Amino acid sequence: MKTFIIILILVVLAGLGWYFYSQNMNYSGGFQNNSTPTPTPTPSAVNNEIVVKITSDGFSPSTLNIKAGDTVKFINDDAVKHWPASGPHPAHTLCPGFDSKPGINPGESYSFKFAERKTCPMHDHLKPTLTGKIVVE
Ligand SMILES: [Cu+2]
Repeated sequence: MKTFIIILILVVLAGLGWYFYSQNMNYSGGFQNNSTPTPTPTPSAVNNEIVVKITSDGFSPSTLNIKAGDTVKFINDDAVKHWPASGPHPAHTLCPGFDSKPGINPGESYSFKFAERKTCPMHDHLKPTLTGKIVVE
């Protein structure tokens, strides 16, 4: 009889443990669903600054993978003005705010913080054949 009671207690404890575990899983799942499409800031994550240089050949690097919350600093390393902006040209609406209007003079820079997880095609608004892509993960 004593053994039976011990087994019964163990079964109840295991059941409770499973119950709380599954509740916890549901909670985090719901939280993730609620937070889309806004990015989930990770408190421990360090927000980096990534430098992209613009020359007469275009963006360098032209494709970059960054994390949500990172800032990209565009440095005009050319002798003429450049104007990095989000696609599509000329509306620049795909990644709102990413538009260095009215452009960057030689030797100057423009920084933009990419908060949203998405792929942002970019181009030079003054010379749209210069293109690139920023993948925000
Ligand atoms: Cu444009």
